Amino acid sequence: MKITDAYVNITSPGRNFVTLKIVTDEGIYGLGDGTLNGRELAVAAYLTEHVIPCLIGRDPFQTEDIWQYLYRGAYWRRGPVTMSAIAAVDVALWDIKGKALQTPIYNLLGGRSRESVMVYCHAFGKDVGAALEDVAKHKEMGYRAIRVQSGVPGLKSTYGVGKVAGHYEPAERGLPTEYEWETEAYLRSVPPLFSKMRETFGEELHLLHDCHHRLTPIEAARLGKELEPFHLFWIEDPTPAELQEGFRLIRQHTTTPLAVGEVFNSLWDAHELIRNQWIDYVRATVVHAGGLTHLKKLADFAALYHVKTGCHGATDLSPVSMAAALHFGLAVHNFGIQEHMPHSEETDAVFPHQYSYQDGYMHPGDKPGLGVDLDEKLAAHYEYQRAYLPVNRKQDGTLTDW
Ligand code: CS2
Ligand code: MG
Repeated sequence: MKITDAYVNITSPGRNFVTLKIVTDEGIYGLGDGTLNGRELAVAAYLTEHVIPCLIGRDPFQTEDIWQYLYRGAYWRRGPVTMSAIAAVDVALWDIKGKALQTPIYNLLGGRSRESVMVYCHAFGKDVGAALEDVAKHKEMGYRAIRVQSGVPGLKSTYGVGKVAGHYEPAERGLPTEYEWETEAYLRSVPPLFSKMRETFGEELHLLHDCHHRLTPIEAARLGKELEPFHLFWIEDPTPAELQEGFRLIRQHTTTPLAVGEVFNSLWDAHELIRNQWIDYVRATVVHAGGLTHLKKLADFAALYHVKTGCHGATDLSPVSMAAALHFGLAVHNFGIQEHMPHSEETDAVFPHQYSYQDGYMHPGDKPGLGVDLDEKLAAHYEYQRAYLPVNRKQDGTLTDW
């Protein structure tokens, strides 16, 4: 089998998506997600200008060699753009392999290690009351694990709280929105939020929270310690992870489990965190960390240190990534949990798929390959529009992490 063609599809059913389609001489094609929220065209150009010419004529079964060729051959290694482009190729090749062998991808990753994949959803509210309502609604939908974010008294807006209940899409068309941030107000607001959650919903429901890179290690240590009575499943991105050593300090002060890594693009971003057991869950995703070939290696390394997977799964990862994440989550032994932010109906129509949700769990389906398609005719109706993630400034104007 040979790769005869490959091209990038950019569509925007409510938000931008970049999809790579690789076509073979046997009529089988594969899809890979290359969406990098707010920097979509960078990945599209990297694929079109620098990667696709090197793919034509290759054997699509050579997932390892093509991965190494694109990683080492680029010379300029790693980074979100490069690794999202490599991921798009990698997942499309696994899709082709599964279709050619007439088997779902999870069978090529070790086969089923569980019947289905536990997922967590997002619940949020502008205040504790609204957050309680949204958690109750999602509990009703059967979710056993719910991430809870709420507004911060005194701040007009904050990460994780949508303008309308039930839908959160942080990327906005036009130039970046500037939010205002005040750490102390945030730190004061989180423990009461989870005290109320536990008082209302009891101990059984898994509760998660995303600090979204906005704390220093000692602030994260304080928050983790104050949340211990509420037994969270994890606090996520407690502090920016460029300084992996910063997690040692958090670890010394709290037993609240720590998750990090949605912005990671290779094992090297997590190497110290994992081998020192400074974290409990690694959130690197198929689309931003080099695809299934690299993510499987990362998961296997993490397994040696009792670190589980907790892959990112926001709406800015397309249904192609959601499907790949579910095949991965069904197979890897040290699976922890999978994030699930349901896409919009218009997105689901552009990417018809086999995966399904039921009672707090998901399954990728048993169709050969990924079990996702791309309706290119429908996709053409949704023109790309540049969009950006917000930026954050402290009250004195200092730029900080959003
Ligand atoms: C968040 C994401 O889902 C999460 O945990 O951190 O919503 C993140 O902000 C977006 O994916 C950024 O594009
Ligand atoms: Mg996050």
